[in-house]
Amino acid sequence: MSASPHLHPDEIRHLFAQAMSRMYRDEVPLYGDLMDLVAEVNAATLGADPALAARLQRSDALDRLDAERHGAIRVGTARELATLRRLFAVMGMQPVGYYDLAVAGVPVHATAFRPVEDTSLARNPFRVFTSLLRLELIEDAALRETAAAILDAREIFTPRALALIERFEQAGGLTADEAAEFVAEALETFRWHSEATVSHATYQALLAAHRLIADVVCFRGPHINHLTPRTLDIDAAQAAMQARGIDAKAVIEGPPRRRCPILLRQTSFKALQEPVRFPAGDSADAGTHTARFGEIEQRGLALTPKGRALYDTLLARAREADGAGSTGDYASRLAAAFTAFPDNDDTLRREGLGYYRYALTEADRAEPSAVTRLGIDAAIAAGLVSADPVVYEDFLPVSAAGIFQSNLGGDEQRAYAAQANQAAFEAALGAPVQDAFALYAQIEQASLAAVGLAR
Ligand code: OOG
Ligand code: NI
Repeated sequence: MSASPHLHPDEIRHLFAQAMSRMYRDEVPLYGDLMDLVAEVNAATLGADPALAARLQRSDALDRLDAERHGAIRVGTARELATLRRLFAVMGMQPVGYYDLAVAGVPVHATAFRPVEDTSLARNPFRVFTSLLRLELIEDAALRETAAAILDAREIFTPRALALIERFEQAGGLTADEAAEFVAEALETFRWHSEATVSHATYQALLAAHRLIADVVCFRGPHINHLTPRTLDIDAAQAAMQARGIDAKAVIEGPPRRRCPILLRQTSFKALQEPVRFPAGDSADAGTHTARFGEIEQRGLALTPKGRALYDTLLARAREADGAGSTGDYASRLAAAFTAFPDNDDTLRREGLGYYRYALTEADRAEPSAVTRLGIDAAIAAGLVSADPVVYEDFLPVSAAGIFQSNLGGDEQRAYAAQANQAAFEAALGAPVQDAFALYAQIEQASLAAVGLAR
């Protein structure tokens, strides 16, 4: 059998994630500070908690930690979204999940492009939260048509990037040389462009409709708006941000601090005001735009549908007490609500609230058939099998809305009556999104089978 002439998509993704990180560090120097800070916090956390280090090692999560990032972009048309799907496929990234943000006053719906296989996640779990503007939510018909015409006329991909996507699809892969070129060309789509493509007046009109609409429509491409490293202790990282005078968001989104972290906790520093230029001869030829920010996150246990339902109920309880949302003494309300969520791995696992990854321990060598005979709970109790949390690889709609809101540079609160419309999103994408729960269940099932058990 001859070796494949192609570079594995996991390697292309790894190269791309590194190139993106370098570019963003140049564009937004504060991101570099954030990376240093997170690296320090992670080293301290691992040093103080050898059990955590061992667990991350067992689930292949330690090596990926330093390289781990997610980014976010926003696009305007079905064609842009569908082409992004093909571009991300070159890097082994597939659309997972549907997020409706209109209910939270942000006129977009979204998916996350990410690797789905266990080995690919271990290599580099780079993911991109990708939103599609819902133009139909612009009320003013004339403005809606203006926005649609501007979007239809732009091309966010370089001709060479498009050619290399086609090459990948036809040849079933890219060679190392083609991959290097692809990474450089793809990067062009996500670069910041400080020249607006529209007049100052059009920019202002779109800004007034919703700040996000101006961000999506008025520039040459969907600039990456943040890149997020993963911290092992977000409270320590948040405190370190504040100690360095970084303008961090007040509230950490997601669940409260717990002994067993679940899902995802996130905080960000506020978006920068950046200079932009409008076409020459315009009444105003310079201004500022707020879009790009920094974010950090801590990832924990992936919850089952049962666990997720409990999470959603408790979060709503904390937010809706007195109709206060995340204002007032939110941290206390959140902590109080979540006392109802079990906080030890054994209970979480036995009650089917989260997904776990099973593996044989050293002790199993003594008596290999014992696991099947004992059953999973007894085998764990006897120290023959380890059960480690499966890490949540996705996003949370309420948190995402909070991140959007705090970074739009205004304090507008709008509500759209629009319904979630996954079918319309998938039609624009040109493919169905995958179900995240099914992916986690597969990981758990495969690990059970590997220790000689099936549920
Ligand atoms: C995306 C915000 C969502 C997250 O981590 O939940 C997000 C955006 O502002 O475009 O990145
Ligand atoms: Ni984010």
